[in-house]
Amino acid sequence: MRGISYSDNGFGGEFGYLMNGVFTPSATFSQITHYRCPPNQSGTVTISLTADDPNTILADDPPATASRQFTCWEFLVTPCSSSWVPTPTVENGLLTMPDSPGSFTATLTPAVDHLGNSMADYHTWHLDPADEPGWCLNSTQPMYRTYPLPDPYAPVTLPILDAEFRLGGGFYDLIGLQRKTARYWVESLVTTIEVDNWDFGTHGAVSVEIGLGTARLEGELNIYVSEFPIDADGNFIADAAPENSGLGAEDEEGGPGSPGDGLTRYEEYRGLQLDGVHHRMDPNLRDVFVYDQSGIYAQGNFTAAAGALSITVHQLKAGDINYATGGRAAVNPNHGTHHKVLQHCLWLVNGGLPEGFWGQAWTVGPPGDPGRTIAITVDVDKITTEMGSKTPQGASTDHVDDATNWVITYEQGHGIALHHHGNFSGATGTDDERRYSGDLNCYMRYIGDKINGASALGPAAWDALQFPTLFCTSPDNCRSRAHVDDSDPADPVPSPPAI
Ligand SMILES: [Ca+2]
Ligand SMILES: [Ca+2]
Ligand SMILES: [Ca+2]
Ligand SMILES: [Zn+2]
Ligand SMILES: [Zn+2]
Repeated sequence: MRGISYSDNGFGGEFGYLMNGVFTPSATFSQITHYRCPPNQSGTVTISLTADDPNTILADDPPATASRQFTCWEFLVTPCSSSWVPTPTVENGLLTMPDSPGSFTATLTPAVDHLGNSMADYHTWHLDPADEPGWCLNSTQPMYRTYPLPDPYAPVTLPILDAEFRLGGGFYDLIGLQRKTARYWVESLVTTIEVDNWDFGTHGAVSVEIGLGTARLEGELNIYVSEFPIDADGNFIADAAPENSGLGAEDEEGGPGSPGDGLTRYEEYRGLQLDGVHHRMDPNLRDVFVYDQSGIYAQGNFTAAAGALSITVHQLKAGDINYATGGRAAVNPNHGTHHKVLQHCLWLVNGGLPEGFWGQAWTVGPPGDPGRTIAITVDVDKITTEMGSKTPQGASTDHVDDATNWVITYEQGHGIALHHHGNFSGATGTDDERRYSGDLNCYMRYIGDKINGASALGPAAWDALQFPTLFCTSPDNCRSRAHVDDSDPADPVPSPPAI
């Protein structure tokens, strides 16, 4: 007498065995040790075993069947909306309201087991939020909130988590000051929890468990968390965001000169605040940031000249800069996941300079090259005075604005690592001979010779004087050396001189 077949009487499950802990279906009776309930179906299932005495020659009885009942249960948690991209509310550089990946719902079925007992149980939710500092790359807001506690305890002030269970959201309590566990205090079949999001680069997950086990993500067989946002490619960037493609650590914008702007794809997606308003950057274009302390940026032409090199220039305001970051104006001090380098802005100031200097880029880097510029001083008063004194009697224009434009744009050219003309390896001649070489229209060519020459020739030559308009492509080819990424390990960024 031996068993010959199993049946679940049409319930839809499978018989099989475990191979290294993984269920493997089998139709061979001798291999069967386990039964797997059908996915997304719960209820009372009747399993029948049929036995026979097939080798008996005499008194061969017909096969006999015995049955037992048990409960096939399902515990499922809902997914985050696939269109959700983390976007809390920011007003004047302050995070004022969370947004939400929506509610997550856990459902246990059936309502009663095969013995007629209720299946309701205590649901315990777990939160696994990201841990990015601040709410974007450069927010300067202290990230604390005051949380109420039940009587008789006083409220507590704690760091805001990137994502939190919403307080007062139902029949649950948050457990511990970590606030990452929420326990329902009524036995339930269905519970729902709301998550508040406080970061533009949030990535996290919720899970929920009962005595029987952990809820399975709806529609998935082996996933027991519900992630937010949806991030199937695992780069921590919401798949629904336009910045999502490639790796989170990528910094490969391209364009003339060296690729990359020092901000990774994930950092560009998480974004920063410009004049107190949140912006995500373009991972496909190099981004450069200027802090225009004295309000002279608009007198230059850097946006257009750098734009021709596929570089986008953004303006930072004082409230966007965390001066505590090494005393320097970093644009991504709140870095965490997928960070490459502390990237700095160009800090533009109108101020006095020694005799002979109209502008100065405080540069560091390899000998002979501008390297990394941090602070730029332009002496607008001196330009005004000296251009005025060079203007010949009878000329109809003083060219003060043109010269100011030239100096401001030229010094910011140094800020993206553009050389003086002729300042490359193997060059011959004196410094002056080389600096006064090349394209007359290029901001990086010295133009004292043009100014002094036109001044000496008189009003007609002065009025006809042409000032630079671009960063050249030949013969010096300035733009081919553009470099805005602070990460070259041979060229670290030291503290700038006082300005
Ligand atoms: Ca993604
Ligand atoms: Ca980048
Ligand atoms: Ca970029
Ligand atoms: Zn220079
Ligand atoms: Zn040039």
